[in-house]
Amino acid sequence: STEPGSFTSNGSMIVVSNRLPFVLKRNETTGQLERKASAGGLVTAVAPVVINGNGVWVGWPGMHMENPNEPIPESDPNDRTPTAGLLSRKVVAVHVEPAIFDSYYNGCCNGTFWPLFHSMPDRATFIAEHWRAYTTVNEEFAAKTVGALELIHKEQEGQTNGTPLVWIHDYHLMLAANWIRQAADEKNLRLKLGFFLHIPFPPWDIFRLFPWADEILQGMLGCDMVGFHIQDYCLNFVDCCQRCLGCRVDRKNLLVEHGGRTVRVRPLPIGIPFDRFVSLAESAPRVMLTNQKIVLGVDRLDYTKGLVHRLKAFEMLLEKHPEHREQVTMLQIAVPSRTDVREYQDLKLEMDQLIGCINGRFTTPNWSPIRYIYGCVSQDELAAFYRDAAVALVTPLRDGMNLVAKEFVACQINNPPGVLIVSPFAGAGEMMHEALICNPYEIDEAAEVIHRALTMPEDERTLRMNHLRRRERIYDVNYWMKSFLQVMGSLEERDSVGATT
Ligand code: GDG
Repeated sequence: STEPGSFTSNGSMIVVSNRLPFVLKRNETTGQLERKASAGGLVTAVAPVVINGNGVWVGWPGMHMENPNEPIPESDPNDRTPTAGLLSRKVVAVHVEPAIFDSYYNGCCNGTFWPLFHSMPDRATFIAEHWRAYTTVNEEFAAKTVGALELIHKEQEGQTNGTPLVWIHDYHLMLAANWIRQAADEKNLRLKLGFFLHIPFPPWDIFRLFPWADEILQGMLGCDMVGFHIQDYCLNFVDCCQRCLGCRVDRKNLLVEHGGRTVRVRPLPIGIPFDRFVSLAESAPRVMLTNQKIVLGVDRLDYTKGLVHRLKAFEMLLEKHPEHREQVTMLQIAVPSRTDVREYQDLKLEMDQLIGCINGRFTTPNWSPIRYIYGCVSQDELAAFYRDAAVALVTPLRDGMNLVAKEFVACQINNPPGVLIVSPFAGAGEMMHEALICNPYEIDEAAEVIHRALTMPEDERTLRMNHLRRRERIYDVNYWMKSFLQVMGSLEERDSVGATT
């Protein structure tokens, strides 16, 4: 079973991520710090394992604090979110000076690694100061993690608990593992180290453009296991280790030798909390009072998501297939993201302009082709959109996995269902074979694929959607969590909630 609570880790788990699973906010009236939960599926799956195993979460608290020693508040008694049981002494907040944090986060993470790892090197900046800040912040995260590890070892003295497991997340923290390993070796602290990258890992000829590429690899190779969404990213990583560092590698078994150790590389495709989306879709009221067929897009406003190409494909559809005019509406939700970074500000303007153009061109007194929400909608509303849409357009130019494609199929409980269109350049496109596959760069063809989706017979829609839903139900986010523990040799199954076998 992959029910949350049906398994745990046999040693305490320390999760290390850029952000904590909640952010801190100061209540303006009381002046007190408060926790604000984040709703992501990852937190739902990972938090119970941390909490049940008496583990720790290390991360940035989402705000700069004047007094870094100010204690983190306990959760609110009414808190029903997955992190409610995370005691504040099990949370380690990493504090970084604002200017350094800006160079690390907006500079190196989102100005360099994000575009580079999505194979868009022309958008990447390579600035030594940003890289120095990245190094500094990673060192700080490593130091805090070692502190947490020492505490766990102290607490467990004389007990026969399993080996503590450190799990580092994402491109913000690619250097931390090696330092954690070195410090743990010096202090004689047992540990297992795992890393998971949520974005693609690029091919060697792109990766090597980064001036300090070797250091990244050395950092990651401090782990026992390095995980990616799909096999292709694993192979790219193995290739880079061989070509940049001269490591001995085994491509078939995805192994890299480094510093006298063998590092395992594994595809671990992330899933979603499938059942949660089904129940949201079951209970959410109808939110769109329209007889129109809805073509839905849901994305962070990010240039990797192919929003501009998508709008042009929709425009082409209206041009080539005028029968869809006044019958079909595109609903695009674009969540504001990284608004401090120039590329994102430019994209915002480009979107505003293009949507204005298309709407100006086709709008009639009774209909506008595009409804555009620049903002965030609630989970209920989102589930209703997913449920009531005729077509979902998930057409990134490049995407590690893409959860929207999975959430859409989970919420497709209406009979007959809608159609998913997915890009082959998203990790999700790799496995969701029954979706319509669409190359977002090919605008004409993309318009034809949308037309095909809008005119697909009901029985074909049902057949495709049934397959897609079956797969995502099995390979949900708990399955992913469990797979990670399994490859780390840390999985402990339970008979029923609360009772260990
Ligand atoms: C990175 C990788 C990988 C979106 N709009 C609203 C909203 N969302 C939620 C969705 C979904 C999430 O945001 C977006 O996840 P994605 O996977 O699509 O994309 P990234 O943010 O780029 O995530 C990606 C992922 O990490 C996990 O490993 O799949 O490839 O880039 O969950 O539901 N949620 C609400 N309102 C919105 O308006 N409530």
